[in-house]
Amino acid sequence: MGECIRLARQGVGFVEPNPCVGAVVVQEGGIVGRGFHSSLGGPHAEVVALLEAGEASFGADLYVSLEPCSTTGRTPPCTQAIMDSGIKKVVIGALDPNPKHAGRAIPLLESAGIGVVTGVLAEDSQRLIENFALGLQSTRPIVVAKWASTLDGKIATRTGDSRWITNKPARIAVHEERARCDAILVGVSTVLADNPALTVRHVEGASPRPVILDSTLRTPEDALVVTAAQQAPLIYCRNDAEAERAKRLEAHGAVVVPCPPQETGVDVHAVLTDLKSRGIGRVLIEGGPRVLGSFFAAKSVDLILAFVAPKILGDGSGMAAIVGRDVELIADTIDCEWLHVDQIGPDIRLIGRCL
Ligand code: AOF
Ligand code: ZN
Repeated sequence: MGECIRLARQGVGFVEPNPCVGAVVVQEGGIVGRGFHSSLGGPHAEVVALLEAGEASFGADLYVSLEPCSTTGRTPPCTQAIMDSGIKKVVIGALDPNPKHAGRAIPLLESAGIGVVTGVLAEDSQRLIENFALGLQSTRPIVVAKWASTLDGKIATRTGDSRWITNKPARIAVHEERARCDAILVGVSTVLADNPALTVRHVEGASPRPVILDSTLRTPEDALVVTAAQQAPLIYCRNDAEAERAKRLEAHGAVVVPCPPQETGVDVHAVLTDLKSRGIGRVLIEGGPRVLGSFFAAKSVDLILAFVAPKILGDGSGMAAIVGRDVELIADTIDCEWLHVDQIGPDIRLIGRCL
């Protein structure tokens, strides 16, 4: 079970709002298959471990840090995969706090003649899924704040040139993250400046639903984010925005959502609550700097996904990744911690969270 928990931790930053889960298949005292849930929407830990074990699963024991799921979600139920594999005993760390699955796996597996043991390394297994359990009650999605900057923290030159700061492998990793997310959010300034499509192109996977923060509805009807969208784009505006503009955007397939106005645009909390009510579990904030700043200011960032290129702009007028705060003292910084750091091609990927 300790090995399951160690494996599970590798999913931190990639699976939320799902839990981190690890599994091993043990045959005659030796591990013949290992797996962990490595990406939201991807296969569950047990399925990966069973696949690696192959025929060695027959008559083996499966250890898993979380009770196996028993109904179809983004993937088919693990209980079925376990029954099909010939596993004879399942050893579980924590029960699943998700009401869809809670406690259901045990009678299901037992009725198929599989032995079940629960509560092994229970405390460590519970701690592993603490955030998942809290998130089940949350009224907003997991928010991932993403940017790609030079070593001196700039995301574009003063003229707005930003292509490309990071290299292809890092840009592929961004598309992997897009595919994990249910929605992708930008400010209207990004739409006007870059006309991004915000789709998944460099990897297999469904494109997230585009979301634009656009207080006064300046999004052009022919913006790629509207015309290339696979799901109706959501445009959040102030509730005093021009009705005529809203009608025009809606005629092009967008959904316009009026929100209470705020000094800096629309209320971030209202937007997130609305996204959650529309079934968005994970949203990627792709900028620009003011939009990122407003999510940090609203203390609404769960995960940071920053790419840093080995390049120095060295021009104070270049565009900073995050703006909008007025800070005189280092004591007033937003403090973060890294959860996962790796190099992707020549660039560094930093996954972290605010403290
Ligand atoms: C498992 N093994 O590795 C994980 C489980 O949307 P889905 O299909 O990915 O299902 C997510 C739910 O399944 C999640 O809310 C939690 O209850 C459970 N997670 N279960 O058997 C796993 N990650
Ligand atoms: Zn499962």
